[in-house]
Amino acid sequence: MNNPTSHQFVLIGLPGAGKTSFLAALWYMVNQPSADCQLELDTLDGESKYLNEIRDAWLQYKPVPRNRALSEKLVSMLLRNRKTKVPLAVTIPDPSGESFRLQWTSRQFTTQYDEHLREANGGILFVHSDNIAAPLRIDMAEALIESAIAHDPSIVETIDSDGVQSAPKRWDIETSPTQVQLVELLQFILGRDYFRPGFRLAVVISAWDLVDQSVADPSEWVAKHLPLLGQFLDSNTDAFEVSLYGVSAQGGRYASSLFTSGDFKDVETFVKRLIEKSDPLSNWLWDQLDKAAQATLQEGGQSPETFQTVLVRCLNSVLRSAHIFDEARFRGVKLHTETKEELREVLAKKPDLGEETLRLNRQLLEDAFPQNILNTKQFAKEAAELQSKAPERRVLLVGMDVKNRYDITEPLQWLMQ
Ligand SMILES: Nc1nc2c(ncn2[C@@H]2O[C@H](COP(=O)(O)OP(=O)(O)O)[C@@H](O)[C@H]2O)c(=O)[nH]1
Ligand SMILES: [Mg+2]
Repeated sequence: MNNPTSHQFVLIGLPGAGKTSFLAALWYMVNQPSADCQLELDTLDGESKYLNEIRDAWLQYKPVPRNRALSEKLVSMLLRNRKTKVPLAVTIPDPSGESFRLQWTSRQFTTQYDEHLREANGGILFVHSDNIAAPLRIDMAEALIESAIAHDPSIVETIDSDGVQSAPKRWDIETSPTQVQLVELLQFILGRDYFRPGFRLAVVISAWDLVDQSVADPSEWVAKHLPLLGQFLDSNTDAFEVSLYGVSAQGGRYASSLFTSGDFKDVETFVKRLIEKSDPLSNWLWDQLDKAAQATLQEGGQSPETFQTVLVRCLNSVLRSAHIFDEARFRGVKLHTETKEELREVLAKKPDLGEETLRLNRQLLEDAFPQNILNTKQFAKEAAELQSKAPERRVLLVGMDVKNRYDITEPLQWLMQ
């Protein structure tokens, strides 16, 4: 066998940018003899437990696990060109988005990332099409400017979702516009003493399936949503050689586990159960509600719509921020086989709070309150459509350099040119 040419790439992107989903779909495709992609697995090389785990989640239409620790998962694949059979060793560490967040918020750079960057032949920068913090335009900020001039913060009062007036929020570095943070991540790279101009950078706009159909290509999307990033790349063409991709790696939206108002039935009885703390779980749930919500639910004469609004807000917060399962709390609750399986998996993995725990939490509540919580899910129709597709046809790519829109390895091929 020829010695494979080695390629090392860095994945760059804030938390939730679509990095792990991309790797999951990539691992599926290169392992699939019938997949329409130019690179395939040559031989299994070393540790593939993590890759198999994220691929299985992808195949089962479950969110891929979140990596919140600062360390990255090392991903290495021995691939080869399907036609020429020329082998390639590809290393793409899956970093925790957290480490990129810290680069911006506290100007920390992990040594591990620095080492990978030093060795890298290129990088893939990820941006989630539907998860960006937009900048506030100056003409939209008139009230803020007035308040700054007047030195009177009370001028800008905000109204929160419950209609309560509150003091203006202090500026928080974490809420800075996505494009500002991304440009900073690239400037970090640019500033390293080992940086070599002409660094190849594939920019992936992930979840392309969520992009408005009228947007023709990723460069138009960047110009519209991340103009600062677009201008930065345009004016640093010596430093970064760029190719833009719109990628749908997941293939579409999964059904959402978050509550919407239509997910409750017989809402008055449900609220009564919570107020009366009629079982250990209701008791615990009641204690998770904030004071304002408890007061609204206890007040007489409220409409079912008001109950629904409060429940959606509070229970979604519980779904996101707690491990609902507890032996004592669920004694007496009959769990469905599927929930039990999911629970076993989650307990074994002990994941951080995230999409996986949120999904399980919702299933647990559905099983505990079958009379009051429906198993209807937002985006269920889209999810069903996605599930009816052959997995080989789930991935879609667009972009100037894309030759085969089903081939998720296109950005890698371009980086290797
Ligand atoms: N609709 C859609 N959602 C996606 C796609 N890729 C990722 N997502 C969602 O985007 C979120 C973040 O993805 P993830 O791969 O975990 O991002 P990471 O934090 O950068 O590794 C998850 O909720 C995914 O389900 C896609 O192609 N389409
Ligand atoms: Mg990830």
